[in-house]
Formats: sequence, structure tokens, C-alpha cells
Amino acid sequence: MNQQLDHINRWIEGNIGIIELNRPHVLNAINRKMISEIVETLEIYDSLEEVHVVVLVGGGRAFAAGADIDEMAEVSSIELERLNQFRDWDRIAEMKKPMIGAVHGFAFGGGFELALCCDILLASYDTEFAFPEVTLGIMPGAGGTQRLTKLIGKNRAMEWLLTGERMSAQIAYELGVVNRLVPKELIREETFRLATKISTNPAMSVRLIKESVLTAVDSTILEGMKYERKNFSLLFSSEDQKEGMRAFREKRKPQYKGR
Ligand code: CO8
Repeated sequence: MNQQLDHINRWIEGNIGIIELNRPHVLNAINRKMISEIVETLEIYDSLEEVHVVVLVGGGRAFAAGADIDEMAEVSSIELERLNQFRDWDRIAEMKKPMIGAVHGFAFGGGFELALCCDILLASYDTEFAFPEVTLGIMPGAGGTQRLTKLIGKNRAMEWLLTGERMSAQIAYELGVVNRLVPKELIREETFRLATKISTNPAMSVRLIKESVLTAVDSTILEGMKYERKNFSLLFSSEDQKEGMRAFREKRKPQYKGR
């Protein structure tokens, strides 16, 4: 699978499914068609056994400079309701496989929101993050006020969201928005290295760990612990658990099947 759609490129390398945003002439401004192509691809990757991890990158000089302002400028509230476009964004959050974002240049507005949908985020040192919506007379609508607040806390999120100011990659790293900072020329290589590492682990463990961590974000510790224990027990019915522990005891490399 190596395809160029209208606004994204998609291809598979080893066990990694890659999505590259591809509207470089507008710094990958996200329009409705692009989001639907991203979601369609994520759902294909989620259903393909050979794909273990998904990587999201931006083509050109930015990850994404926000939602497409040209598409939004004249739209009415009723039209927005009718389009129900956030349904596609909700589907991103339903993705079972881990999604790693590799951002560079700008991750603004909807581009920052897309980055926040990722489970792990790498950024090049030159990346600037921002929610400029407030300066345009709107506000984030694809999870920005919620995900940023959960990630960095109320007061800090409030400052970035109310000022619309740019956050450097270094600050984003210090606040825990970004996992790793990488030189620009190495961002894809480093991201693929990390994705490959995760992709060699048993797929069902990876899947249930992701699910359990996401549960932690939205539940009490007691509810989360119950969920974790169910998933822990569940893994003992997988072939990979038997293989992993047998291989350890036999002092050999495990052969995982994703079952
Ligand atoms: N929408 C449409 N076009 C854009 C966007 C955008 N968000 N960002 C950049 N472009 C276009 C520019 O208009 C320009 O086009 P042209 O060459 O035809 O003039 C081209 O991309 C290159 O941009 P610049 O010349 O401005 O490049 P600079 O390096 O000078 O500046 C910036 C880069 C600072 C990123 C600047 O382009 C900018 O400020 N862009 C707008 C950023 C912004 O306000 N983003 C937030 C948009 S609102 C939003 O995201 C709401 C999300 C709601 C939920 C999601 C729903 C889908």
C-alpha cells in the first residue's frame, strides 16, 4: 500500500503504517477532506494485522498550521452542526493501535489538536505550538481545551489558550506535551526507530496497555485499577504471553504472532 490521496500520502514500512499530511502550499492546513482521509486510513491501519503502530508526519515545512481558515471563514453555525465534522475527530480517539506523531515547523490550532490525539509525540527543536483560535474570534473545537488541560494542568493551559501565544518545542517538552526533542533532519528516523521498537512487542499487550493508559486519563484510580486488572488477566489467554514467558525460561528470543 503506497498511495497518494488528495491531501495525504499513506504507505506501510515493516509493521508501521504512515500517514503524511500533504498540503504543503498551505502548511498542511486541515480541511474536512483531509480529516476524512486521515480517519479512513487510520481505520484501515487498525484493521490490518501487519500494521502494529501508526506514525503521523507532516510534509513540507510544517506539521499543520491549523484548520483551513479559507474553508471555515464563511461557514454558519447551522452548517457546522449539519456537517457534524467532529465525528471524524472522535473516530481518531477510537483507534486501537498506538499513534506516534512527529511534528516540525508549526503545530497550530487544529494541527496542535491532531498532535494531541497522538499517544506519543516527538518534535524537532524548531517546532512552535500554538492555539491562535482566540485571536481569530473562535476557540479550539477538536479537543484543544480538554486535552491540553488534562496534559499540563488548568492554569498553564489557560494561559496558552487565552493568549494564543506560541509555545516553543523546549517549553512543550518541559510541560510534558512532547516526549522527545530531535534535530529536524532526524525526526522521521528517530520516530520510525521508536515505532519499530514498539511494533516488535506483542500486539495484544501493546493494545491493552494503550487502552488502560487512556482509561487512566478519564477515570478514578480505583476504576482504572479494575480496568487494568481485567486487561492483565485477559493477556494470560494470549499465545504471545505463553510464548514470551516460555522463551524467557528457555533463554531464547520470543516469536510473537500477535495472538
Ligand atoms: N488555513 C489556511 N491557509 C493557511 C493556514 C490556515 N490555517 N495557515 C497557513 N496558510 C497558508 C497561508 O495563507 C499562505 O498561503 P499563500 O501563500 O497563498 O498566502 C501559506 O499557507 C503559507 O503561510 P504563510 O505565508 O503565512 O507562512 P509564514 O511562515 O509566514 O507563517 C504561520 C506561518 C505563522 C503558521 C501563519 O501561516 C499563520 O499564522 N497561519 C494561521 C495559523 C492559525 O491561525 N491557525 C489556527 C486556525 S483555526 C483552527 O485551527 C481551529 C481548529 C478547530 C477544530 C478543527 C476543525 C477542523
